[in-house]
Amino acid sequence: MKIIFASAHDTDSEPWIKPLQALVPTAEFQNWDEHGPTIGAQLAVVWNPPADIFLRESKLEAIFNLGAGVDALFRLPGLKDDTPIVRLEDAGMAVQMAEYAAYALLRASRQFDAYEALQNTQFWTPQPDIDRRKWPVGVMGMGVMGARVAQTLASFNYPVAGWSRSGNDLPGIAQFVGRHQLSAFLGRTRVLINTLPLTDETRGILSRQNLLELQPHAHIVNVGRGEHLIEEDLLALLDSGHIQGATLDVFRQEPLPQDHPFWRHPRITLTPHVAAASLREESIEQVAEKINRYLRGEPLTGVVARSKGY
Ligand code: NDP
Ligand code: OXD
Repeated sequence: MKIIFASAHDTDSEPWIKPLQALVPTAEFQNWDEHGPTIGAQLAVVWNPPADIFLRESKLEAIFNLGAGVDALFRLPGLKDDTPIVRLEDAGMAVQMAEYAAYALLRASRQFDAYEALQNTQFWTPQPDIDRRKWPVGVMGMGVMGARVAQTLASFNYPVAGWSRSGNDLPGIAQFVGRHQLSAFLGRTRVLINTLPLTDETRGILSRQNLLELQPHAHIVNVGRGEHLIEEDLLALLDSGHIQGATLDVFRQEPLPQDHPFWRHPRITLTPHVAAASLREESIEQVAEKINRYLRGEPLTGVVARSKGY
């Protein structure tokens, strides 16, 4: 059993392949070599792999993705409709996502941004006390990431709602389901946190039309994918004041181009796609476990539903 490894996580593949090889001794891992021959791999372990991987390694029986989002794989030529794709589930990412969302929410609602500015002017100026009812949080996507985010923020006593395709019954989190409840969800939300996967249905969902439905002085946190957000719409709504601020981790083009207006916008805080990193040890452990189960013919979790795209 040959396994091709092609990951953009690190320039050095050794710290990934060595432990994977030790945990899956019955297979032979080989690092992707853009100049090398096709190895006839049966399995692939990938993260943002080279564009020609599925054309060159055309005998793949299954693909193991070293991340939660699989949207990048669907853009690559040669990906067969019936090749199972298995993604990471949590693997240490959900807690990071919750930290990130908590930071963004608290910075806005506890006015830490205002205090940063005040410190620069050496003014001792307490801001009005927090009223959590004025900061209703809405989490788009209630999967592995969204559920952890929602539960964490609810534990700080913010009113939290979740929006998803099929809903779930997390205690203390108001549930909104499907397109027909999107408007009601947005209308009760001031801090919108997007943890959706990128699919044909969710691309562009953070549009002017939808963002206008949010409560005034809204704050947007985008940790899903850059293509969820219509960037020009966000800029216009920041200018109009309907949106008070945005915390963005993902962008249409990554790295964000030097001349992009987001870099210098006073009400945008941005980070370079680090909201929830794939931690090496956790990722290796989970992927090795999934491969071993696959090799033993046991059922797997985290298999992408190709009809839904996530
Ligand atoms: P999951 O598959 O566990 O959860 C996806 C959630 O989105 C589910 O609740 C699903 O609904 C919901 N959803 C999907 N499509 C729709 C739709 N059309 N309408 C309403 N709800 C929808 O994924 P994860 O939580 O593990 O990851 C989510 C995304 O987070 C990833 O795809 C990736 O893009 C992003 N991510 C970003 C990272 C970063 O560092 N910035 C790190 C990790 C992930 P249902 O429950 O009904 O299926
Ligand atoms: C992921 C990511 O999807 O890091 O795992 O964005």
